Amino acid sequence: MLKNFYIILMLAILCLNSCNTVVKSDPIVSISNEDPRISEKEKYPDSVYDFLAIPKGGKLSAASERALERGYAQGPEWYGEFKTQELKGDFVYEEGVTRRDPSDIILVDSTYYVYYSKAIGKTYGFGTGDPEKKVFPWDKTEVWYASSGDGWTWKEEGLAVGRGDSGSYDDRSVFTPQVMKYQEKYVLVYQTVKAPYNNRVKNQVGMAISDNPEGPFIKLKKPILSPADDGEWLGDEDNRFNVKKQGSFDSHKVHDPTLVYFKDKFYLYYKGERMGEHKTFGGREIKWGVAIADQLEGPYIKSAYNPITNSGHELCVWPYKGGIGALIITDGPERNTIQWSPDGINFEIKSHIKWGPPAAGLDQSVDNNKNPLSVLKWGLTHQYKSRDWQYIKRFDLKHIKSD
Ligand code: AAL
Repeated sequence: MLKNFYIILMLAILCLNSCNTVVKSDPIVSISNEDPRISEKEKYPDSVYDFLAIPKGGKLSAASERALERGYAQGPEWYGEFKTQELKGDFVYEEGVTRRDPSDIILVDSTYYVYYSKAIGKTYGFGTGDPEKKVFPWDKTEVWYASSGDGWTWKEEGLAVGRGDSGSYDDRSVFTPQVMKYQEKYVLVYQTVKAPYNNRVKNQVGMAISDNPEGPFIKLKKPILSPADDGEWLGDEDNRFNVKKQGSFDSHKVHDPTLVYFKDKFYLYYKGERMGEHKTFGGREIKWGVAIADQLEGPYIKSAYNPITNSGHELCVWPYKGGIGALIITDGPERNTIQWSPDGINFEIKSHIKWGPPAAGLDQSVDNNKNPLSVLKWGLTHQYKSRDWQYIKRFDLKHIKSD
């Protein structure tokens, strides 16, 4: 008797389970024959469908659905195409010398100034057995500066920030500067590396301040930014991909520091590199962060919202209409886009461009609130002649206006 009861109970449970399975796994059949994507048509105004040439009331392909959802119904106000050109004077290509990573350009009494990384000598890479040999083109660099009256012919003026004494945090390389004029001060922020320069070395960010664009620049005693300390290397081999734990997006390197005075605070934007970096469907795993300070000299506190981009390479940001514009190039799924954020943190894509100049330095004297791209009209970039030698070129932007 009891046995029969159990058999009936088991059959009832099985039946209930299978009935549930049918309902769960086949919802479309049980609702209607219509493609559920058609319901998207009610969500947007007619003008959006017209702009995107998507017939209203028709079926939506996945691509059309994305165009609607992601707001592709936008004009070309943020779209432009870049070209690069050779410069004159001391920025003509010179074999044996690397000049790269130009800062923004500042205009002081009708003279333009730019700061950049400069190094002499070939790059040998890692593993030569000689710790004195240059491992990267930006190894053993210092920050130099040049001036120009017209933005085309440049005169190299000399050293702005040199390497520190042996044993200091910046004794190996001082590079990739950015400049900000704040009140009557000229502020440089830049990357620093302490010797020995190996694959696992963690760089930092330094700051130096002057009353004059030509210096002397006085360094702060301590770096203002360091990588996150939450990853863990695996083993002792000098290999940056071997990790027990990856850590934060900036657990290995903090690069390309760029300082912007924004909403009464100092926003220090930077590019992060991660310990044990992976390749993703967008290429290299590179993202930007921001650290914010109340005082120029810090402390700079990393935003809780970091990382604030999911793509990009060298920093390129500018104030625009009460927010911050950004040129995102080279790495990640959103590379080759121009983005804008109302609060300096939450960026949205404003345009997809064909290509953007690497390490772009912008003319800070341009009235950048005229139109979204006025500040990108011209600037400086760098070009690889070879792995050993890079030099500084000019870029210009052709703004493609709507008819
Ligand atoms: C650049 C920048 C940083 C890196 C190196 C020099 O493109 O991202 O500056 O350290 O390459």
